[in-house]
Amino acid sequence: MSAIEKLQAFLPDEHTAALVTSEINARYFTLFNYTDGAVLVTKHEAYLLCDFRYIEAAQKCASAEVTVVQFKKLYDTINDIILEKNIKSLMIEEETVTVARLAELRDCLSAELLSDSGLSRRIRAIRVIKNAREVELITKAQRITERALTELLNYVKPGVTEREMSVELEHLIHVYGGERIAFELITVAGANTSLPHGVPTDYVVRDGDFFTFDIGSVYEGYHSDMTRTFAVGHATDKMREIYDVVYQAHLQAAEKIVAGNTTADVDIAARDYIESKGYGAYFGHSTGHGVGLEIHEDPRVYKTDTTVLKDGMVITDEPGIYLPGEFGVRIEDMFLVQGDKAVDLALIPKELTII
Ligand SMILES: [Mn+2]
Repeated sequence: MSAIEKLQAFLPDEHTAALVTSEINARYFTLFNYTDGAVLVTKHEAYLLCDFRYIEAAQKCASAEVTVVQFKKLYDTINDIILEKNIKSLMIEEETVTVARLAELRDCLSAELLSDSGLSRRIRAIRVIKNAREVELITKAQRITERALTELLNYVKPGVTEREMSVELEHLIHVYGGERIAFELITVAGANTSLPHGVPTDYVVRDGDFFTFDIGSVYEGYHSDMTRTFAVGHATDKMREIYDVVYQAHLQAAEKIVAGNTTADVDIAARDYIESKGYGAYFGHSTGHGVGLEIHEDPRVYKTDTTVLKDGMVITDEPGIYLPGEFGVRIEDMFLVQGDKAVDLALIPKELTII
């Protein structure tokens, strides 16, 4: 079933339609990236509504499943379809339609608005399972990041700054075909590695530092996410010990990425291992998250989350240990759920590497 067919299956009858106005969801269903329009999905049809600026590109690029309709006034065009198709009720996205937009929709549309239909939630649940094309795009984004990082590592040495490495990496991601960076790149070294979401500074890298890269690219709208922690010049015994605990936790969690397990099983595997080594207090975030058209999307990978893993989900596995004022280590890969052996979407080795 296509994504649109899954959404159509959610519609209770032929008199109810779904109005998708968030840009990301509109792109998801139409495969077309545009703004200021909407997607209207009825039980048997789907319409991509866009204005003059997008019409040519939409007709060329949008999914063959959608009928492209140009509007002068969006709400007039929606009303025309509502009337023609005898639509009585309209589901709207409860998580993204603002209060102001809701008032506007109420004023302008001639169907009853269903503001608590669970449409946003249902779309999140549909998006959580990636098809082959989506997996390919996520993987492509990952390869771009890997190529950029591999080249960057030639330049990482004592004397460079965190910020220089961030700027250079962003440049390389563009050079290798990324449309943009997936989030503000985290390139932190030395004591700054204890900040899970540290911002690159002018700190000058020294021999014996850890250098953490939490990085990702976007390719055709799809994100990638990876973290590697390298040692610059050499690593102390304590650095090696902490690295190994995180590495083993990452591997233990990866073993639990099996269809039928819950995301809690994955988180608990990493968390229990880190706790058993006495560092539980220094692992304060969840083990992972879904990745797709957004860098953080469903499911959450945390001990209280009961999502059952299914084939086609893409989640990260990213435990870490952060010792304030000293250093931190995080190792992260994206995994595709596939039966009882998840596919690691990253190719860059995870063993401790001295650069
Ligand atoms: Mn992540």
